[in-house]
Amino acid sequence: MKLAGILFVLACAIARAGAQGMGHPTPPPPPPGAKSPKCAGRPIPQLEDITAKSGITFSHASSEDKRYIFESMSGGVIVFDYDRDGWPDIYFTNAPTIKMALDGKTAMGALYRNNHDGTFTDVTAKSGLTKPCLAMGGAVGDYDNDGWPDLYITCQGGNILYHNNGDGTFTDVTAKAGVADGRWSAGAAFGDYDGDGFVDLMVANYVDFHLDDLPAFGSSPYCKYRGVDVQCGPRGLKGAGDSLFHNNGDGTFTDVSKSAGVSDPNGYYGLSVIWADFNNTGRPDIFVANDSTPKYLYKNLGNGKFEEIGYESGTAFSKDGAEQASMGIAVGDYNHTGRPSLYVTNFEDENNDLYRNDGDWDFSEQSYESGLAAASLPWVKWGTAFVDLDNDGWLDLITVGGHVYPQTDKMASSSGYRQPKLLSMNQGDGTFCDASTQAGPALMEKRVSRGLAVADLFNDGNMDVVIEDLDGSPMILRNHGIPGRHWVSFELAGVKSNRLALNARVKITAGGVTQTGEVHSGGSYLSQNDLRIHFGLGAATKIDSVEIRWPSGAVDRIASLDVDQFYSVLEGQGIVPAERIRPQPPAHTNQPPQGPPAH
Ligand SMILES: [Ca+2]
Ligand SMILES: [Ca+2]
Ligand SMILES: [Ca+2]
Repeated sequence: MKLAGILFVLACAIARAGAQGMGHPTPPPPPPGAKSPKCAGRPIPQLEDITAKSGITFSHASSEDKRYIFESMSGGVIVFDYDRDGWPDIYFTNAPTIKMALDGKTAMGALYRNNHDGTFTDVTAKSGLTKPCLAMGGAVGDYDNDGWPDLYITCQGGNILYHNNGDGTFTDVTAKAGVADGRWSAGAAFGDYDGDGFVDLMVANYVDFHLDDLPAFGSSPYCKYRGVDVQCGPRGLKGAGDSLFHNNGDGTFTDVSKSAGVSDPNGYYGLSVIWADFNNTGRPDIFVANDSTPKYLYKNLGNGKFEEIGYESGTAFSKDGAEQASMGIAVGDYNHTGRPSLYVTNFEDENNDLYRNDGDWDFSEQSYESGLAAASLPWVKWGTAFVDLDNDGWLDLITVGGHVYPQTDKMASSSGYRQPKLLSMNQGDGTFCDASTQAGPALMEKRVSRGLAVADLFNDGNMDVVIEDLDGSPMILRNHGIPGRHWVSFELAGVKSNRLALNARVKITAGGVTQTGEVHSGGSYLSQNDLRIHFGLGAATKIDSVEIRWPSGAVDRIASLDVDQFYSVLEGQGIVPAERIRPQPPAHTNQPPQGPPAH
């Protein structure tokens, strides 16, 4: 974006901020005649709600009237193969209501082990993932490179790093690691910004919020929505800065937020964060979705410092200069350019943003041009993912909704508290069609959803969807796929690079089509997708070439692979048997590698 554009955007943002005084910005109107075309003439994959028969009985704690902003924001879901048996497992975060917290009551998250037969078993008690926390979400990374994926949980008032001991148990190592933060943390993501092979940790903090100083319901213009009393915020409340923790390689981290230039001195309301290599240098950059304030794009300068280029890149605002609610993030090469583009979810009457990566740090907002924006306007949108649900080789988009104010059910002008989900199918020409009503009844069931993660839960070649709701039960959507379409999946293991190969990039050519994918920690809304990279291949029956660019800079090239397979790739070795990249469980006589619990 050129200087005149930047000034225009700034002027618009300032004018808009001054023109209203509510907890969320007032969005500009959509362009006249804007539409999201319905999908026609193509099969749509059916997404079946199998939660009732999955054995998952988790339910998120919730208050009826959401008198405090904290009570509207939790509900991240983490999908990761914690026991490394090749089947994705699920962790649901949980947070008590404010009244519960004030009364000293807790709300427990839950870890479910995948039984390989469509069902899951609650293994929370044995796992030790039981430290009380006002949890929001989390991220997965292997901070000690032992091959066992570790879990970071974000909370209000102190985050938790759990070391995976490899025997089904986790140990709270927060105190030794020094990554508690202590503020109200929302999104988190691991990424190795300095290329030393150890993953660092970025944490986005939201509002400066204290249980002993609660903003009173309906008490100011920032605590009204369309004239009705609601919870206060985020506008009108003080924001909180962000944290970057450098991994010292010995189980400890150092807070480098300020020296790296990512501490957010403005105190913008951070929600979600992701590391992605936006300019294909091998060094991961950072994108932070800030609620009701400009979004941050941090370019990794390669010397331990980052340059914030949100305005210049065109990703800070909507095209017409609006600050938006910016809850969830998806990153993907949806248009086969080899460059990762950005999708960001927003509030009621704010369209979701598609920022097309045109290279050289220039992003073009294509929200309306792509056909995505109009269908998203009525809803409050959260978790989202670029995922090829019909295996045609083009990344589709799925997004969940649900309002923050239960009071909207009494407002004629609002879309209501419970909301449906959005499914947008990629048409291969830079545009998407709306299939929300065509994928079975589950997407149209109105819920109050927050987190979303994608994974091939049942190892059948179709990507499934896990959704956590703020009020009540989660939803497991089993994807029945499209018969006859082919696919491939890669699980990567770094040697010189970080062990889970975060930010490794895979380029694949099959049937004359080249696609790229990247391993990502964090993203969506407070959630974590499975780390395996899945590609739909359409009618292609052979893969011509695969190129893997590791964070170390090494490149592995593989020629001619069969389709419809899961492959394990070891840095420098190419395709290897799955056992080669899976760690051995510790002997029972061994102490956990990080020593006894910190508390
Ligand atoms: Ca598993
Ligand atoms: Ca580990
Ligand atoms: Ca597709």
